[in-house]
Amino acid sequence: MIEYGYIPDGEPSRDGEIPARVTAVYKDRYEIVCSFGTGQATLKKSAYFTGEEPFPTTGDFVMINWEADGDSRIVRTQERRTFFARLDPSSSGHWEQLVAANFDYVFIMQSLNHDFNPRRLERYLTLAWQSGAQPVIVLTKADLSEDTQRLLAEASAVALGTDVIAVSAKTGYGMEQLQGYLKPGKTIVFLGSSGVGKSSLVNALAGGELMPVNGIREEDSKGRHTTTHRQLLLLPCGAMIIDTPGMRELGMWDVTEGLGETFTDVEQFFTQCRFSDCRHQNEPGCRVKAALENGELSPERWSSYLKLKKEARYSASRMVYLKDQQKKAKSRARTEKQKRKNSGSYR
Ligand SMILES: Nc1nc2c(ncn2[C@@H]2O[C@H](COP(=O)(O)OP(=O)(O)OP(=O)(O)O)[C@@H](O)[C@H]2O)c(=O)[nH]1
Ligand SMILES: [Mg+2]
Repeated sequence: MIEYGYIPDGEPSRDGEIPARVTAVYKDRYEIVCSFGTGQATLKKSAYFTGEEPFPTTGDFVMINWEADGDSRIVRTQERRTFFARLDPSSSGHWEQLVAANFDYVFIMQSLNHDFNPRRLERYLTLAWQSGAQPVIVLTKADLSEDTQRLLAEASAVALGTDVIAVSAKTGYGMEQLQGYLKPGKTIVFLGSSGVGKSSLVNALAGGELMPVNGIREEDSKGRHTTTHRQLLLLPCGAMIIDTPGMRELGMWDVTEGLGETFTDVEQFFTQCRFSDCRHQNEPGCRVKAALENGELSPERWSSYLKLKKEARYSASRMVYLKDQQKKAKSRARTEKQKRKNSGSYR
């Protein structure tokens, strides 16, 4: 398990429970790897369907009861070091969707030929910083672009403090710049729109076809949503990658810290306004207004910040409500469990 980046979380484990890592999530089945090898697992109902344990996602470390000849049973989700969450589009924006957990780096991928979009980069960066891991911007398909240097500069301008790397999975261009991240025991999650070449990069790094790849649509250069589930893979070099399906929407979810990290250049002005409660609208002595006028801050960057901030505020209020509901469910589950124990019907 050490090979898979496992660090015990210090919680006592019961007899027969061993650690495992979730490598893929299917409807109600989990693909896992543990010291006995790989296998399938299902959840222990009394732990998960009572709201007591958070549902596992790809990359999670879990405790299991191993079954060599059938489904193992997942009994507990270990505390996450990092996780990437977005608003779940299938829930009409009411719930959090956990995309992946326990990774060290987030590769935010856009292709240099069609997909490049600095505003979308800011959105990804905000969620990536919030995850607790380190974001890296990877611009793909350098072999198809004649504008690589200009786009690298444009990406760097919105990605302060983040490495921006251009690569080509086809020609191998720039791939050596990824070596610093591909260390044994480290996990990298690949995020980006469909068709930008996430799976192609996995295969290029693995030196073989681990993930299926598909051509993009000729009419509009959109990807075909080839990857349909999130998959954790161990590369020959010892690093792990979580390949993900291209995401159509990336709704903000609890990003207060992520916004601050992504927009340090914007937020630095706030402390310099004449009034500490300046709303940066029309107040006298507003440093943001001055920065917009003298060109220190671009209007696009400012409006992008305001837009994400507004979305974040909405999700934050949803989240407070949902966390409260979850806490209540958890405490109800505990009381029920105690009651069953006392009445002797608990197994
Ligand atoms: N020319 C060129 N084509 C590439 C490169 N990387 C990927 N492609 C092509 O881009 C298309 C999409 O690649 P995928 O790897 O399937 O993209 P993906 O990001 O995994 O897409 P989803 O799984 O749908 O999210 C394929 O036709 C690849 O051959 C590259 O570096 N250069
Ligand atoms: Mg793919």
